[in-house]
Amino acid sequence: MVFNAESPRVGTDGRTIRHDWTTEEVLALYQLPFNDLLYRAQATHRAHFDANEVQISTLLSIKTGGCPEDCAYCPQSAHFTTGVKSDKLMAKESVLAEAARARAAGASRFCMGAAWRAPRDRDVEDVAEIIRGVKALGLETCATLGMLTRPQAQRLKEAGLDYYNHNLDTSESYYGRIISTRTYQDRLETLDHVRAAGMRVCCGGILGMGESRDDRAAMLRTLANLPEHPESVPINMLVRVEGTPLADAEPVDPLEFVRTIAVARILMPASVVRLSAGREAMSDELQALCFLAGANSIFYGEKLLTTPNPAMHADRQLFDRLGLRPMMPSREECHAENLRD
Ligand code: SAM
Ligand code: DTB
Ligand code: SF4
Repeated sequence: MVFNAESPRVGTDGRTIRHDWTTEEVLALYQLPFNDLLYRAQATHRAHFDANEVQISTLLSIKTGGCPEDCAYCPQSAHFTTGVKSDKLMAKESVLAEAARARAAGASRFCMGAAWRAPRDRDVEDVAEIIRGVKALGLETCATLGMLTRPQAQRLKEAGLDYYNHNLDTSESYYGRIISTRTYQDRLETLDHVRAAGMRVCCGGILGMGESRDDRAAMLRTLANLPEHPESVPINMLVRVEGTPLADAEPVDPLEFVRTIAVARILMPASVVRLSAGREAMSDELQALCFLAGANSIFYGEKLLTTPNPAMHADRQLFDRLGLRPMMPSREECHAENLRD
């Protein structure tokens, strides 16, 4: 199908939530003149969000390194020598101290990452205890722990976990080039369990792993055609880490990155799109373009999981320069409800 801005299937009001995007439609969006694409993304954004509000999350690696998976981008895989040292799960008190710091710095959500392929049931119990503590601090909670069974997802939900992050990372056809220790289907199954347990889904991907535009479009199409759109869609720019197979990957064209944000915004109009890893290597101007394209969330704090993120004062300055304000959790709640229309 040739994309036509008048096509009723496309929903020019920017409000329609669709789950039947075709590959041709997604690619046609990518191929729009840049100004037309950004105009459309911004109009869609404004139909669902306050365009000057950005959701703020802070990340903490609660269990670092030594992961049995071979994700070619990841400094925490035990298959590569990256200098990341392997640690066991952090003590609850230490995690709560970090969560309190994040809250004091202005984060509304605390995201805990663990370098597991799949947690054991007793790991889930330990994390559940931590989640109860973080919730009690008044923060929204997010965790990313690898593959889950359905009962494990239910246990986390009962403990008060609001979001589960589990990225598809790239297209199904490119996945095998990046990871050999699990399948795309494994990923989709965990997402299914998370949904069935009633948690919100945070799911996105990485650009700059040598994938083609077709792969980027296919990944976004898969996300947008899930039975429910992920409430949160992180778009990461690969952080190239020495020792990983992707350490020398060709950087992606920054304008292609902005296009990807814009297409994500148009396909998933009511989802929060996160400008995730990779901001450390981006200019303020590039980040501003990402916000214009519809990104409305960032990770805030000096560290992602194991790699650096911009200094907090630099982000505060950027927000001031752009007139951006932190999004209140109550407003996210309302957007998440819109997704169920
Ligand atoms: N082990 C769990 C998993 O794989 O789902 C959770 C932690 S894992 C580090 C979470 C996500 O971080 C990955 O899915 C990937 O999207 C992102 N990530 C990891 N290394 C990255 C890198 N070097 N650059 C950008 N994103 C990265
Ligand atoms: C996501 O999409 N990106 C975050 C979070 N979800 C867990 C992780 C980025 C990790 C970047 C590499 C590192 O710091 O280890
Ligand atoms: Fe392990 Fe997650 Fe890193 Fe893959 S991305 S190696 S599963 S920590």
